[in-house]
Amino acid sequence: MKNLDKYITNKDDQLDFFNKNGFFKVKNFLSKEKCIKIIQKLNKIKDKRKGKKLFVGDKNIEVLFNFFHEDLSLLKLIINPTIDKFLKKLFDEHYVLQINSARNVNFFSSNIKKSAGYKWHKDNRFINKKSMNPCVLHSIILCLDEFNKYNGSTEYIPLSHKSFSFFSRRQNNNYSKKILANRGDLIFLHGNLIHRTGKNKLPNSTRWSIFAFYTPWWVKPAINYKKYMKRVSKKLTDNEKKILHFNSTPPEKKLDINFFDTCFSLIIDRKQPNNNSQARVNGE
Ligand SMILES: O=C(O)CCC(=O)C(=O)O
Repeated sequence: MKNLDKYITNKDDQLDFFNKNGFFKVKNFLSKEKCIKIIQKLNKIKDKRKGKKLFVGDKNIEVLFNFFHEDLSLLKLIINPTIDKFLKKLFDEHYVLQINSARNVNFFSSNIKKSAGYKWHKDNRFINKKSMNPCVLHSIILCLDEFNKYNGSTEYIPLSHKSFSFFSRRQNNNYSKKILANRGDLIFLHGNLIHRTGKNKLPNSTRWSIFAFYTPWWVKPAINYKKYMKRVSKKLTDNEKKILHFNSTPPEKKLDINFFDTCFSLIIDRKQPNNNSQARVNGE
């Protein structure tokens, strides 16, 4: 992938800010017009999925997992040079996509909450209730609507990403803050930060956003992207394939010793994964 990013510096200042505060904001990543067009596309995808009785979240929080399935151009929202450059700093070049969704928080007067994300949580992974250190998951939020004080912007507990011990689902709301951002801002969120979806108290408003989670290549993804994207695999770039696990999916049928060779290469960084190594992974 050509390095077309103009937002991430070659210095460590942005990374230091991220590690200190638990998030880092890239301002004006998308234009307002582009955000509006994307929201229109997402609404169409939502209606299509509703029509087919597929999962679209609930009335409070609308959730479209893998929203790019109907429109491949939307994949660029979560796989692009800016995100790539920052994630390579956080992990290494072998990072992959874990799960993703477009999320809208609607104004809704009842307190019924069902969709994932409304309870205090960390996105990091856990062993025996302790979060993994170093953190093995970081995310991005692409704000397609403004995130303001009233429309359900993401809430967080400041500096909670510094602790890796057991954390409670019940947090003192007096200590919480809101992530405020303009329409079009891109936020890198530390996976160990305690956060949750806010409540939208603004009638007739929405809070559309894109969330995507990334991990090292050896963390199991939420779905088998290689199978899921088979239909369009010829249209994907090598980098998109790498991020969608094409180079690191375990073999399905036979035990191929080359798979372990490939994995080992990634661990000790002897060579880059490529399509040939995937062929060996699959025993082809
Ligand atoms: O919608 C939000 O503000 C938070 C979403 C979230 O925390 C998640 O998807 O894990």
